[in-house]
Formats: sequence, C-alpha cells, structure tokens
Amino acid sequence: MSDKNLFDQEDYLKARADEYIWQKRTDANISRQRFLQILGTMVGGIAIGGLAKPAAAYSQTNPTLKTKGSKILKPLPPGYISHSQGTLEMNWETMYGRGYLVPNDWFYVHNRHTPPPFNPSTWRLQIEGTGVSTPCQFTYDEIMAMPSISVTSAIECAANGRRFFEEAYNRPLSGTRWRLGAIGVAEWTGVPLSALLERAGLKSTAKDVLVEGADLDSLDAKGTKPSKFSSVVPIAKALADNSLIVYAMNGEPLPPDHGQPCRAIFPGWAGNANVKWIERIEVSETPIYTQWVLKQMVLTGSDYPAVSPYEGKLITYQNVKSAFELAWPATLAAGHHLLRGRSWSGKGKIVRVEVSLDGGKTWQLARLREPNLPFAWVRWDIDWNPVAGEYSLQARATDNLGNTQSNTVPWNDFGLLYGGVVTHPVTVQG
Ligand SMILES: Nc1nc2c(c(=O)[nH]1)N[C@H]1C(S)=C(S)[C@@H](COP(=O)(O)O)O[C@H]1N2
Ligand SMILES: [Mo]
Repeated sequence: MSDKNLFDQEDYLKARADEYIWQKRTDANISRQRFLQILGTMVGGIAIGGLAKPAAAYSQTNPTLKTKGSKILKPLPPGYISHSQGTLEMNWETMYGRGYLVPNDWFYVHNRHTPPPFNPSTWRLQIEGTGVSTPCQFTYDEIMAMPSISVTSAIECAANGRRFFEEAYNRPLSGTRWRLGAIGVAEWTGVPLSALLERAGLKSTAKDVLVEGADLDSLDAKGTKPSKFSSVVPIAKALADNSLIVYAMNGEPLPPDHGQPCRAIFPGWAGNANVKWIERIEVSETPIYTQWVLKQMVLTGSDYPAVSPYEGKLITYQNVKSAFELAWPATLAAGHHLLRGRSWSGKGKIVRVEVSLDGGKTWQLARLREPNLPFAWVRWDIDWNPVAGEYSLQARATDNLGNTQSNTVPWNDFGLLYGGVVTHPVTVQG
C-alpha cells in the first residue's frame, strides 16, 4: 500500500464520515423526542408506583444470564467476559467492523455495588463546600431542564490491560484481570459541570472538586471509616467545556449500570473519575485528599517514588493503547483478511498507528478511518494475506503530543495504566 493511499483518501474519508453519521442516528443517537418518550414512561411509572422501576425492569430482562450475586443489572450479551460480580469486559471480537460508538448493552462495567435504586421525585444533587458562596441542590427535573450538550468520549478503567503486567513480569496482581476491554466510547448528554457550579456561586478561590456517588467505596476493610465512592478533580478540569454531569448515554437515559440518574464525565481521565449515581459535589478552597486518591489512584513501585502526601505518583489522564477487533486468542482461515482495530489516548488524538504482523520485526502504517475524535478513539484497518501458521500481531499508536507505546513498561503494584505494545496471538488455519 502506498503512502498516497494512506494520506490522500478523500473519498474513503467521506464514505466513513457518512457511515458514522448513519451509525449515530440508528444505533446510538435516537431522537430527542424518543429519549423524552422513554424517560416519560419511566418517570410516570415511578411517580404512580413510588418504586424504582427501571432497575427492576433491567434485572428481569434476561434472568437466566445473571450470575448469582451479580452486581450488574443489564443482560449479558453473548461472548462477554465476566471477571467478578461487578465487572464485565467488552469483547473486542464483537466490535469487529462496527460503528464508532459502543452500544449501551455492550459497554464494559466496573461496579463496586449493585446500582442503587433511583427515584426521580426524591433524588437530589447537593452542591456545597467552602468553594461556593450559595450551596444549593438540584432535582432531576431541574437538571433536565437546563441547556444540554453532548460529548463523545471514552471511559476507560485505569486498570485496563492489567493482565499484561502479570504476563510481562510473570508476577500475579490482585484486582480485575482485564485484558484490553475495559474501555468504551459513547455519546454522553448532560449539563456542563461549570453551569451547576456557577449556580452555586462558584468562588474564584475554589481549588478542588469532589464528586460523590451513592455507594460505598472499598476501603472500609482497612479499618478506615467507610466513605462514599468519590473522585477529586482540580477546578481547572471541573470547568473544562467537556466536563459534564450527564443523564443520557447514546441517546437513552443513563442505564442503571452506567450511573442512573446522573454521572460525571471527565474526558481523558482514568475511569474512576467518572463517578456514577452521584448525589453530592463538594467544592473546596483547599486541596481535597481522600483515602481513595492518596492510596489507590497512584502508581507505586520502585520506579515510582511517592510524591507526598500521595503514596505514589498520582494518576490523572489515561495513556495510549491499541487493540485488535479479534477474539483472544484468535483463529482465522488462511487467505485475505481486513484486520481491524482501535487506538486511543487520554491526552489527545491518535495521529499514527503502526501494525506488525510478525511479532515486532517489521511494521507498516494502518489506514485510519474517520471520525478520529480526541478523548475517544480511532478505528484503523490493514490488509493481511496469511498462510497457515502461528502469528503474533502487534499495534503501536502515537498521539498528537507524541505519546506512544513502548515494548516494555515499568511495573507498578496495582497494575494500572498498562501502556505497552500488546502481542495478540493468532492461529491461521490452512
Ligand atoms: N459510584 C461509583 N462510580 C464509579 C464506580 C463505582 O464503583 N461506583 N466505578 C468507577 C470505575 S473504577 C470505572 S472504571 C468506571 C466504569 O464505568 P462504566 O461501568 O460505566 O463502564 O466507573 C467509575 N465510577
Ligand atoms: Mo475501574
């Protein structure tokens, strides 16, 4: 394939852009009217019955697929990878050749608890703290009535790829053994966090913002006082145009597993920053140090000296990764294949993807497809004509800031932010 094909491909890009728009309309961004219709049934049902019906309806959709004690309410699509009661990994093989967005039912889940019931007539979002002059609270209807915006963004667990640390260092880790499926891209709709903070009289001296969910975090075992799951972002991130409090995902009301009624979206930041089932926001004039942030959101190990008061190096933005849209391990027939994959960066937009079909000996540029949005991902593909044999496929992406993927990455004790090149095993049968 020549450079010309790679970089001068107007028609190709146009076709892809059209496909994207079509995809958004059909399987994702259903009309605003339809959204309100769904919500209307939902809220009406609750108002009459006084019960949190949406969650119940979800859990009954496909009871046979629910594992005992599961903390996930949505039905499990075929081929999904379950690691524990509260985790569900996206299956890359099912994404082969699909549109830009991950459908809600296929989106990975990382739940510490079963989604709490939601009652729109009693739910409130509290905004308080020393960084606001007029603490206030919002009802669900009030948030729904504010001007909304939509942002297409990835959410990715900071531990995505953890299993590759274990394999590279031949050393076990605790926590979910994700491969690369703890990521998804969706279109999120809601209100800018800045609009809510301004209504609460945001002070110019505000420094940190804590967003808190309705569920408890998992630190109580250490004897610390149990606290609600939360995350902290600096005021600059909280006020970014694309930092939102969202109530819709791909044009549907936020599903219980993904944070109903409202969750935070901080594009580019590690998954846990995107707190679900939110109930309280605290704005502070002094830095907020939670146990979670000090002890868990850090890289620790001999390569990462602690930066006091944190117990390691604080995690903020996600790094660069790539995945093939293939089963793990994959078995393919000999002959022509259009290999596809996706690459992403928490810090910007992917500008180059190289693929190796021989375990890293030689590399070629993959064809990037539109759209290619920052804080989301880019789809790419490459032609392959293998004969029977065992293959090690690799992909290496680079973002617009020059961040890329190296062959080896330093160890950290929680197995967070794996950013190395991953070797995907493929058997080709004759
Ligand atoms: N309240 C609350 N918010 C939460 C979590 C949680 O357990 N409770 N998990 C976090 C983590 S670790 C991740 S990776 C993302 C996962 O979002 P998803 O389940 O919608 O994919 O949600 C984050 N928000
Ligand atoms: Mo996570």
